[in-house]
Amino acid sequence: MKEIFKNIPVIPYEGAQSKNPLAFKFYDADRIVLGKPMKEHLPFAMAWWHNLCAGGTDMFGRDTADKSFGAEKGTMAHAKAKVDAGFEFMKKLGVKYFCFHDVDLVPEADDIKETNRRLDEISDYILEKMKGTDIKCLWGTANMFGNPRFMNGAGSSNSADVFCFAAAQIKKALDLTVKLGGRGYVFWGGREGYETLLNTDVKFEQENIAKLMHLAVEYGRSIGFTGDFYIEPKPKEPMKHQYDFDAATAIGFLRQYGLDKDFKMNIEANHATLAGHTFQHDLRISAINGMLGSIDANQGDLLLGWDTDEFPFNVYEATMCMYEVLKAGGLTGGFNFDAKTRRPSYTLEDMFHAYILGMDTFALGLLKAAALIEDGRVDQFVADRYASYRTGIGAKIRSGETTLQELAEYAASLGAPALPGSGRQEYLESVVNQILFS
Ligand code: XUL
Ligand code: CO
Repeated sequence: MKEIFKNIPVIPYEGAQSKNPLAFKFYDADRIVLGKPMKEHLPFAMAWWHNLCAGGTDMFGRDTADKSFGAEKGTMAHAKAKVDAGFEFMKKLGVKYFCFHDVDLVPEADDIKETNRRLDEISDYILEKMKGTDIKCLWGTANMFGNPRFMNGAGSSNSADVFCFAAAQIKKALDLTVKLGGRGYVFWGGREGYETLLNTDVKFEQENIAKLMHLAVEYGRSIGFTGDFYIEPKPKEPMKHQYDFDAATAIGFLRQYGLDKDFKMNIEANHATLAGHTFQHDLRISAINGMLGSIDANQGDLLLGWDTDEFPFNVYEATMCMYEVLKAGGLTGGFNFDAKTRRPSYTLEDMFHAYILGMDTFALGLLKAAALIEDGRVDQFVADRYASYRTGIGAKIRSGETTLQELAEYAASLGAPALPGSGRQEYLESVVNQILFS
């Protein structure tokens, strides 16, 4: 097999003092953290679309990066060259999972029957490549937003024919996910949303999205898919109003339509911040509802305000993310780098720098989150902050053994209300800094 990433070795771990750009400084796969090797805490995944397909095109200019990998674009030879490149890339970095949309894998034909034939061919090729490696699929999905037919969404489309095309793509993407041993299947809303209520029946559209998800679950289970389905919330872009605004909205939707047993959240950092939340907030909301499934590991740019899909370098954010993940007992999914190199970082080598950055950032986040938990001051503070509910009237509130009447009488007996105790935010922030930088 021809080497595609020439001059790039298998990326070693060299430690924090290393100045070798093609080495990990913090990601030490076998290092034990809280009783488990780093690689098990951090099942990293390569996003097929950004890494192997996207060339840096934006609305002002064409590709800067050449992702032809020596083949003619738009051909099956190119689809196979991407598989070759992807597997060489993952092996060199020690990345064990990949995520894909159907149309990332092959060029889409006009007729869906031909697209599906191409998908069969490429998935056979991927299966061959997987043999003898421990690389697996993390999750699959169907791209139901790129083709013009999905201009009004997929499940939410006003057209029943478009709904059927969405169903056909989901069916095939589920077949592929099962064939490639995927742990999960993702629904990112894509264009499931609306621009104006002047032409939109929101209730009707939401019912239809739920119907499509139920049909997907029914079919997935019938072909032996035992993994989780995920909703990946996002508040806007491409639609003005996206139905899966954030974790709380998506969880409410799943409960309303009886989908909560089969679905969890795939939380993307950049989507959470677009919703006006921190990444940590949406992780916490998912976790407390038992629905923290998987993570799209990237970061946005608060100065820009759109989905910039940057490789994560913010160690504070990664630490808070890993703090949530550790406290939730880990993920059933993994950490998918839904991220792209910046347009001027157009060389093949930059793809490696990007993954080294992302993997090192999350390794650091893991180490610092473990230290935060072992230190215990933050957790202890939070526990103590609610101490008034452990005994007396507080304990009665928690156990439901009181009435509004009794609480009113109790309050009257207190006279002037007491202050609730300092939140000590600045002290706690300095504890975090101490752990981050010592
Ligand atoms: C879009 C996005 C998608 C999903 C998969 O913002 O994040 O790439 O992760 O469809
Ligand atoms: Co994503």
